[in-house]
Amino acid sequence: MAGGADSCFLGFDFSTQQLKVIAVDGNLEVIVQSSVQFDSELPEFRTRGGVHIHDDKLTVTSPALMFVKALDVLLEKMRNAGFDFSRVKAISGSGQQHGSVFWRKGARQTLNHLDPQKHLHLQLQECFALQDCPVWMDSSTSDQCQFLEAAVGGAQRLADITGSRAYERFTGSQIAKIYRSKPEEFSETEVKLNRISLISSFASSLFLGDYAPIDFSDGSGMNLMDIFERRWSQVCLDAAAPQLAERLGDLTPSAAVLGCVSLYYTERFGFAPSCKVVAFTGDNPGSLAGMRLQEGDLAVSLGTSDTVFLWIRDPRPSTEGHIFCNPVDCGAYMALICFKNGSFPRERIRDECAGGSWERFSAALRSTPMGNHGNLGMYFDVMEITPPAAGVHRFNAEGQRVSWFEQDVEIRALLEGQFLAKRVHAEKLGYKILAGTRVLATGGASSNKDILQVLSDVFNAPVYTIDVTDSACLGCAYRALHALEAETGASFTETLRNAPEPQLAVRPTPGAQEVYAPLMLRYAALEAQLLKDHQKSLHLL
Ligand code: XUL
Repeated sequence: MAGGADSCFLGFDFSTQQLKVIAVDGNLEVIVQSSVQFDSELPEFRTRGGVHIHDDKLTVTSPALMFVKALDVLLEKMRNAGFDFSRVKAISGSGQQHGSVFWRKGARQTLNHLDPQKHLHLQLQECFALQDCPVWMDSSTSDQCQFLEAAVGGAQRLADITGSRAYERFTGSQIAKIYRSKPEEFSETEVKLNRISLISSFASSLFLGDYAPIDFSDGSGMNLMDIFERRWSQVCLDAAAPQLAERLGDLTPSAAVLGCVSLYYTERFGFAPSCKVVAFTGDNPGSLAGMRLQEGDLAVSLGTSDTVFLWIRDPRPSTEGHIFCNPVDCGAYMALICFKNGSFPRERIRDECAGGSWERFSAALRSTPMGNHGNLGMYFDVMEITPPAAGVHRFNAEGQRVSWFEQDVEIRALLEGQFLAKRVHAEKLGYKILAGTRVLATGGASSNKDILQVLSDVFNAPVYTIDVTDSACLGCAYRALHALEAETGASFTETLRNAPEPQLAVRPTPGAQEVYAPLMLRYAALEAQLLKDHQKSLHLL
């Protein structure tokens, strides 16, 4: 074991609404958790939910400097709480996937010579060619997506190379949009250096004091990487922008040790000069590590976005869902489906129908029956990813559209709709619920047992949770530890064999399958109809 109880490993997560950190000791016990909320603790950036939604409602960005200042604040909080940074043997982390940071000419010099007397945000304020980073909630790049698919020979061909058809939020289309709409800012970025980062590699750059490479797993969310060869796909790069290979730098395995923390951290916070920086990755790959997902399990993350992910060996990319390189096993992959309308609609309906109280929200779930008397709803407050549709749609037991539900019915309709969508799309990807299937739940909403009961009933499978709701942070602390052990040839599973196992939270209610099997068919048919109507309305425009 790398270092025993005295040593410690940090996992950071630069997520949509906050920056979080978890420290585990050499015995894999969580010893510290801390966070900085962007909206409330950094109000000067005027974000809502950590982002700025622009007037077109499609463009969504976050200020690059907000992430930097959040790190200043978080490290100071830890120091003020007496955290001993000298114990940290290695750090790693994750970031919201797909978002990009455009470093400006000269930024590398600044990163190389950070002054330990000053805050990071004061030193890095001139370092960004774009102050606002495109993030995963953006859906403004439909034109670029069409162009990219056409350039490589179609949606399926792009999926065969990169693991996904073109998606608006993926970094390739985002870069293409910036190249075409902001040519001046684009040319501001230095050639021959790794100057366009993902949020994850940007965050590791802050610790390394130099541009850090993009890891294979988060790199899979760009529509630019060949996930089988694990290198940039030239045809995809060329379709997005010129000289992209130089602007993106090299790719690296997710378990790579990139170097040691820069002098800034040793002098300002007392980190040991030997403290290693392990490649950062995406938040969903980080969660896969934190939940110690095994083949056959299905993970459901309930956060700002909801995601469903699986560990797979022989991926067959299709035009639905994504295949990413696996962050903890170089020979494996993970499949992922992303739902944009996660915690925001849950919080909105809690406010509108339960007076802002999770207890009343839970009581409504307990007082309504499985299947909600046939009432079904889809709550796409913003343009959804899976399926690509918008608006709130309610249907009664006869399949007729209705404009409202009673409050308790609305609450159950929201959750059943969210979970039916997850099961329908997981099964479309070929996932089968078998006798031994475990559903592992994580994210903020996974601490609510009544929500988990609905999840368990809809999937007709037991739901397990881990103690820590932030599995991405935990997974990255584990990854940091494993990267040091990997030098001895230990696999991630071997390194983690003594970590706490996920615990059974709820079992499905008897009779759940009889209720939800027909509802799944109804849900899938209604969704298909909705998409057809949406396509028709686009043609009429
Ligand atoms: C995954 C995705 C989101 C972000 C959220 O494809 O877009 O889950 O990673 O942080």
